[in-house]
Amino acid sequence: MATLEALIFDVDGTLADTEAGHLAAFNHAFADAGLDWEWSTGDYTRLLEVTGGKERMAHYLKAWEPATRPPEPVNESIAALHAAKTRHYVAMLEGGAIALRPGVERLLREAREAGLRLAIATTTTPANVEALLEHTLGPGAMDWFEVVGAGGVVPHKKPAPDIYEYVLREMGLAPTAAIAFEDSGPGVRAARGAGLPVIVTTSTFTVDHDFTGAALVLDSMGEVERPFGVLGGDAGGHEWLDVELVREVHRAANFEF
Ligand code: XBP
Ligand code: MG
Repeated sequence: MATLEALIFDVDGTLADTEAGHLAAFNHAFADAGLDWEWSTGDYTRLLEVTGGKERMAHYLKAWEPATRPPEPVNESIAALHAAKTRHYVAMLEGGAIALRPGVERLLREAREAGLRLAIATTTTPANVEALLEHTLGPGAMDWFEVVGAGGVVPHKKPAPDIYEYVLREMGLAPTAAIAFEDSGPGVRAARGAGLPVIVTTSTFTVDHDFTGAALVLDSMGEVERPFGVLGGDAGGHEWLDVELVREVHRAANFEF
């Protein structure tokens, strides 16, 4: 029977409900550049089917705004737009605009006390991860995570399994020794593609995604005073996600393998 050694967390939508912040940052960058692009919440919900901010803008240009051509070569202008968007987003995080979701800090602290190893596997830009963790968990919070797999460190972003495979490789772990925490369909597919069991906590923009393959689907990690809602799978009578429930899900998932 495989022993659980590591918890691997997605960032956007899982650690914090960040996508409304990303959306505002994209629209700020478009306005700064004098572009008349304004993504609505509905637009962004559809555009989130493409992971990665640069890839999302390239898709938008090609599929939604084929008539618009930024002045310089497309890739340079997308890179410049994305750098501006990241500046806006990081400034939001530094201003404390985005908090961790319910139960996240509690589970992270419990896992550390239980001697479990922590890692991150995200599509977002590394600077965004550091700003979120340092301004929610405090200075040095990046050190809680043995590996931070983020953004372009791998050639293919989620739903490709690359980022989870990278994190497992860097940690020297087999997929049976870890479990992933995600909020989106592409994220579940990426983790399952790497052979990891997945616990989903749905978030604002992904609640209608297809979570096929997830071991457990919750509406949040829950807190003692704020029990989670179970949307799929068996939470074994638990009312919040703690290390004991994570171990139970990991055991059940490995038993099926
Ligand atoms: C979600 C994403 C990211 C963010 C925007 O990442 O797909 O692209 O939407 O961040 P996660 P960038 O894997 O954490 O859910 O603009 O930096 O890509
Ligand atoms: Mg996510």
